[in-house]
Amino acid sequence: MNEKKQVGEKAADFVKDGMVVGLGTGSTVYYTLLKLGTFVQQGLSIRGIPSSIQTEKLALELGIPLVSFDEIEQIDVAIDGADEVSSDLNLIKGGGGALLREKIIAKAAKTFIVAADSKKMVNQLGSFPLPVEVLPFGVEMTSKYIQELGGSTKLRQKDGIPYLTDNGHYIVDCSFQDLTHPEVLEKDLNLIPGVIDNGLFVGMADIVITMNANQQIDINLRK
Ligand code: DER
Repeated sequence: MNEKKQVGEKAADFVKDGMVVGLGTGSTVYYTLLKLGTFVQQGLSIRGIPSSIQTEKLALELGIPLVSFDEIEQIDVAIDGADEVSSDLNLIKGGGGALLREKIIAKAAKTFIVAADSKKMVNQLGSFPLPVEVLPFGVEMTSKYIQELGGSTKLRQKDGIPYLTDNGHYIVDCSFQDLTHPEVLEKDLNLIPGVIDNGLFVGMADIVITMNANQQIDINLRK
């Protein structure tokens, strides 16, 4: 069976009546949203905060009520996907271009749950190029400073022009040879003028739901 569907649907089981739910972005959390839509039709009362325009549209289609931050105290649970998950549950995110709002939502959540198929699970982060959200102004200089940190940079394109995030920024995809200290790199990148944020989510995931080698659901808790 489809691993993304299994882990995505399992994540929906962590959502309880009355919760404010951070809604992630991507093809795994797509299944979480479908399940939550069914639960809402069956009477579950939740309020969602979407991490992208794409997720906002899907949630509205599914009848999931949406709120914005000025209407809530905090998020009870946020559910999202990831591009890579390390053995200590650090993440690379941003493959879907939604990392900035995803990180704001994940930070605001009492519990941050990641649903990831087994291919995302790695010993060490870095095979997936690290997405970095940058201001379009001066992107050439910002990229140079990222290169000085050891990353080779590639401006993300869509239909032959630079990809624009929901926030009107660019994404630079960065390949680092050495990502043994993601907690250091996450901070160093964000000190560069022009970097808005990056796809390293260090120490943020509380629970990671994945599939093990026996095709069973694995629930991993951050130590
Ligand atoms: O952009 C992101 O971080 C998304 O969560 C995304 O990369 C997850 O990927 P998926 O489509 O494989 O779930």
